[in-house]
Amino acid sequence: MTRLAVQSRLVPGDSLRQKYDNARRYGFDGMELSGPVMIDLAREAVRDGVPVTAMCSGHRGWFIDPDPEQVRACREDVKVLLELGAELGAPLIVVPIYGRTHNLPPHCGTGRTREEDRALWLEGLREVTDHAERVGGSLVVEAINRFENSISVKVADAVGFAREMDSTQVRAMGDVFHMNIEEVDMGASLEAAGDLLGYVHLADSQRLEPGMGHLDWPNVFAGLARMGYDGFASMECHLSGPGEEVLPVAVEFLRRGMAEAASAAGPASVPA
Ligand code: LER
Ligand code: MN
Repeated sequence: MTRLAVQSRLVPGDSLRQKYDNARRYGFDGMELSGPVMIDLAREAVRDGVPVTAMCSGHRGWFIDPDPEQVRACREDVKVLLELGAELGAPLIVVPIYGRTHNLPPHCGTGRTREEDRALWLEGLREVTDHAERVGGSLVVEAINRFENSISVKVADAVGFAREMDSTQVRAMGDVFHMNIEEVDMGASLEAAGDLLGYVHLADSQRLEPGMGHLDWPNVFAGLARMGYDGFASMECHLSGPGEEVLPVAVEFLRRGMAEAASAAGPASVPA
């Protein structure tokens, strides 16, 4: 059965330890680190022994940043995060860039062509994959919608990049907020990723917490149930109210939907 997590920035608490304890009390199985500066958050988690499901970007720069200096800073930080991730047993979520795309007017791009961006992304991904293999860290490549980047857009793109790295340390992930924009059938896209699906992000259609919009949740849950996905799916969203009130409701909504999908998918998917 899919395990549920929530991003740390959404959970009340003065420290990661307090946030983790609250997340568990609300009904989550785990907590993902989110927010800058990720290196500081990951060091705190290592120091305090806080279990972590993944680290969501939070490094300097981007793999295809318009500024070459920031590309260098990105690769440097990602390598440090892979080392910390090896200690935490948690993958680092990566995207080529956030907030720059060829699908909007030219000033919204990176200053390079799509082909140049793709080549730079693959060069960086190869460099950090080699580092992940050396230090025992791992990466998940995320697909984010066409208005946020134009390289890793559909889950199949992310799966293709993971496949190209040909490494046990690299997998792909889907974020249902982005998938709701880009995929024909969200459940089928997740299922098609097969063993390379390493993580999932959850939010409703307008990016509030699950249960607050019109996303086709039965379709998502059915895809995860059909493939017997037992990794983490983590809430990355905005909240409609105080965390201590809305997070327990959202996790209950997700568990109910997943249980219904599991019984509809047949005995193999129903937990013992
Ligand atoms: C950004 O929209 C997003 O979904 C993040 O997970 C990217 O790291
Ligand atoms: Mn995401």
